[in-house]
Amino acid sequence: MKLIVAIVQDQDAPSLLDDLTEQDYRVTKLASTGGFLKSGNTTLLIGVEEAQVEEVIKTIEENGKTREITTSLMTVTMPGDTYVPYPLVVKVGGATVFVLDVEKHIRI
Ligand code: 2BA
Repeated sequence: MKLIVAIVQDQDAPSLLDDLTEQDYRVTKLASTGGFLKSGNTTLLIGVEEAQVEEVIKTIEENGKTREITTSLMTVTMPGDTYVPYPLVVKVGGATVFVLDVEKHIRI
């Protein structure tokens, strides 16, 4: 068995969840925060058989869009200075996916 950990953009999560559950996959949705942008994203945990991994990745690809996000980072040069926001354009990928081996899976 494999555990797919998929970090997706919040906007893509509802349609991806619909597609995965329609295909009978069991999914856990976690609210997460990206370390760089410090803004919300969605992490999905999907436990599947090895033969299903590619189908799940295809479904994630179909629902994930790369977007350019304009954000503002705060900067300060000296202690006591006021924070100055400056615009930053960042390309956020459709999804970041990790596929992990599962040693044991138990449903009680
Ligand atoms: P964030 O950490 O908020 O990153 C958002 C986007 O900012 C990233 O998009 C990337 O384009 C850019 N970025 C991230 N770190 C950067 C840095 N040190 N310097 C310059 N630009 C940087 P993605 O790569 O598509 O990542 C989207 C989200 O997926 C990330 O949100 C993070 O929550 C997660 N993620 C990506 N790679 C990861 C990894 N290796 N481990 C854990 N989580 C990861």
